[in-house]
Amino acid sequence: MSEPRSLKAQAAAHHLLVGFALNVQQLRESEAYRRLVAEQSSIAVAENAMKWSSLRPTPDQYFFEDADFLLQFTETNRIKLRGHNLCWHEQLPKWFGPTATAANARSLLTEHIRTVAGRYAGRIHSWDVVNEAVEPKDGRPDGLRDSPWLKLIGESYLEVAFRTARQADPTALLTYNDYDIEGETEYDAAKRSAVLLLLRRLKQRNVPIDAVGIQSHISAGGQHRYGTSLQQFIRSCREMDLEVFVTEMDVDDRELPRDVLQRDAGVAQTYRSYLDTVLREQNVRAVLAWGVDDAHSWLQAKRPRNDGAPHRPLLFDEKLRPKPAFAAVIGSFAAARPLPAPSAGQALRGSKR
Ligand code: 9MR
Repeated sequence: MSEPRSLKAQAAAHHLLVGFALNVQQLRESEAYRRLVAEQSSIAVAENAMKWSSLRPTPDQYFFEDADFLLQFTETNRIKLRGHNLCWHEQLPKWFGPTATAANARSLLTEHIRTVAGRYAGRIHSWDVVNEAVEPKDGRPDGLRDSPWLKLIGESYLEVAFRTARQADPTALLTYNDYDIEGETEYDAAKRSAVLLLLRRLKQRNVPIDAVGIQSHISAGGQHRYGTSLQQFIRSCREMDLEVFVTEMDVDDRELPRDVLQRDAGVAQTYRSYLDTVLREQNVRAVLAWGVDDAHSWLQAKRPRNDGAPHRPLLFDEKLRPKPAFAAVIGSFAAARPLPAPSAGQALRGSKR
């Protein structure tokens, strides 16, 4: 067996893009982090730097320094950049609640999208235009989340966001991004149906949408299963002519034993079997992990393990050393059926960048 190559080299052989959500502070401060990201990735996304709360300190001021720094880094290293995100119910700035009204919400949204997507037009591979707009638990017949945007603008906010994004950046692939659409549970099934309903409605109205982001915050051990339903969902996307990106992959290890060797093996095996399933589908074009190293994963603070041990959900450990999950992802890419090269249309949009 030859030595495993880089993620990006192994992915490129299958016309796939691979990379990570990047933390701008680490990118600024750590040479080792920059070197690793440059060596391994062909695509990246800002973990937080392009969200409303990061970009909008006040209603009429924008803060672009971190996002600009990131884009400069990715362009220098020939890494495509995803934009995350233009419209979400979370991480809205503190001023949003007291400021946004039914009368001004639509212009707040369109102005934000024009300014942000317009600033980076032609340089972004794909935008998460709308993030996490579906929540069956909110009890609406259309499955939409009862988000501030829905309350203030109504259901048309999704359409408005996508149309404005297309105008602002005609070359970025416009993406709908969501979670809990991966598993075999009843809840995930309900969520998948509601997402497909939404995508069909958008397509019927000729709303410009090119891709679906399957976040892929998955879990190892326990009752967690990923398989046929996920594949069926990806095929349904393909029937609507939608590409699919795995946008935020990590493996929650709370249900695995504390022992590091066993845990790393369980996490690696989950990456392998999940990606083997997903990569069987030809419209899957990119795989991004939600972070580079375990120490900086969002799971540490937001989903602590019962035994207090740090999570090990990513491909590199706290010292940026590759873990078994790294080899598992390379193995899955190597085993994947080669995908056809992107079509001319696909090559035009998202070719950049
Ligand atoms: O990883 C992100 C974390 O640093 C932020 O505090 C959090 C704020 O809500 O968002 C995390 O990223 C989320 C992403 O933007 C959307 N999908 C779920 C991710 C994990 O919560």
